[in-house]
Amino acid sequence: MRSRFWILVAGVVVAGVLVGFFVTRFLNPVPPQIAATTTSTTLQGRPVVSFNLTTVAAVGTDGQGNGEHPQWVGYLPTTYLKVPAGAVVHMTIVQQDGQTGLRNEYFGLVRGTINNQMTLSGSGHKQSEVLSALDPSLAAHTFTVPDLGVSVPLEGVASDAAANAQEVITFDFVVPDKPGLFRWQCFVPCAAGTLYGNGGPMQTLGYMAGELQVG
Ligand SMILES: [Cu+2]
Repeated sequence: MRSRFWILVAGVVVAGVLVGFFVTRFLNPVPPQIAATTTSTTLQGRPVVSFNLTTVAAVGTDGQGNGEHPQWVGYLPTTYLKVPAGAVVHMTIVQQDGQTGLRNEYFGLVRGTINNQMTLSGSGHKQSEVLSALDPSLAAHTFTVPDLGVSVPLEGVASDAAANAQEVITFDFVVPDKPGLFRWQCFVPCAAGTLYGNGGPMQTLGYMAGELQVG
């Protein structure tokens, strides 16, 4: 009798563990995350790590969501980013999308990066420029982490630019010394065909919103 009781207990425990796995892993799948690339440089005594992201008008079938929304605007390869605590993030964003323009012109300012600056080069520039603001009407997207006070407007490709034209934006920002999870997003209402441009990819993690995991 006793052994049957313990077999029952063990069965209940195993079932509980399986249900737990189902709820946490199957119902809440962990999205593929990319880790920052480590570099051999330091800045302000902190290790420098880097990311290379590309913004595209349509993510295609190889992008986010396994081809669920190939026509949606988004950041590639993903918006789930992981950074070591206390690092300086050297970000390079290759911007291939057109100019939509900001509704809130405040986000035309470069904020929270080192020296509140970005470096802009690419098809629309003969030489690279260091800027603290962008004409709000030229923005295609922003890279904004509200809780870190970081926001950078990303210049869009001009409508009369040559095919395959792109702009390249680089900037550096410091992440906190303590581990944490920070939401980031674009503040240009860039989701064409949705209500006020703020639907679909603008409100879906993996496209125009993401998570910055520190630590
Ligand atoms: Cu956007």
